[in-house]
Amino acid sequence: MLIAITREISPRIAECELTHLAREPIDVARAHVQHHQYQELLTELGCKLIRLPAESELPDSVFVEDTAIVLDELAVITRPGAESRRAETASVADALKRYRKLAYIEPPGTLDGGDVLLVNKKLYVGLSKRSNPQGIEQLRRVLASFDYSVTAVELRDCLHLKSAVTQVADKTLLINRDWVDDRVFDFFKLIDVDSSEPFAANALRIGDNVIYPKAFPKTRKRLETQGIKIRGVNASELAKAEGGVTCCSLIISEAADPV
Ligand code: CIR
Repeated sequence: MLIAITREISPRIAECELTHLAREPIDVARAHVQHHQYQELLTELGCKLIRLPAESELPDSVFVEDTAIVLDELAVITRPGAESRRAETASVADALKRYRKLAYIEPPGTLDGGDVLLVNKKLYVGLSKRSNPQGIEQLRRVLASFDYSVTAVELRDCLHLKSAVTQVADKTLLINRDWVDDRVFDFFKLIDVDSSEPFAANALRIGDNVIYPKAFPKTRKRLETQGIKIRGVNASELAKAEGGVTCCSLIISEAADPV
């Protein structure tokens, strides 16, 4: 059984952090409808939803992915690279402590969950404006007694590693090679985003399905041609806040022995 932790959208979403996009008006009512549909789809795909109440004062707090890395053995509570987002972690830690032992990234380390791509027992971590070498080193140390590899990955021109590459099938990644070096991902079959859809690499795999924005029809076609089962969502409003489909949930497997 999978658990999906989500959080309601802050009424201050218009004040979100922006790095690569110009600020555009967000239709908040529409954002709520789209976020609701996203959560319904998670439920339909078999996830048990834990919906955290809005953190009204924290504009980016809907993007719960950035606040924790959840593995079967433990959860690592991050220290987000954007100062305005640091306070988001407390309530997520509170929700996660029922399910996992917790470890924490400490100053001067910074780490955003959006930079961490977990494939089997390999963690690829983007060296971004948000995640620094100290944060990645701390993650490596915390996981030293478990059987994970941690590989730092250089990025360019994008916010997080998962803006540039995500997993869409067992051995297949969806990638924008303009933003990340493909050589790190030698072991995988790679599907390229369509060059007219640079933001199209962020997909959320739940079992055999992939939750995917309707904004990227050309890349979607490529995925479907490869036999990947797509469930489309309209995610236009939170995309204006630089959020994609992975960012709005923390997907964790329900441990046999909750703590
Ligand atoms: C930020 O800049 O932090 C937010 N406006 C967007 C965060 C998106 N999160 C993600 O990609 N994991």
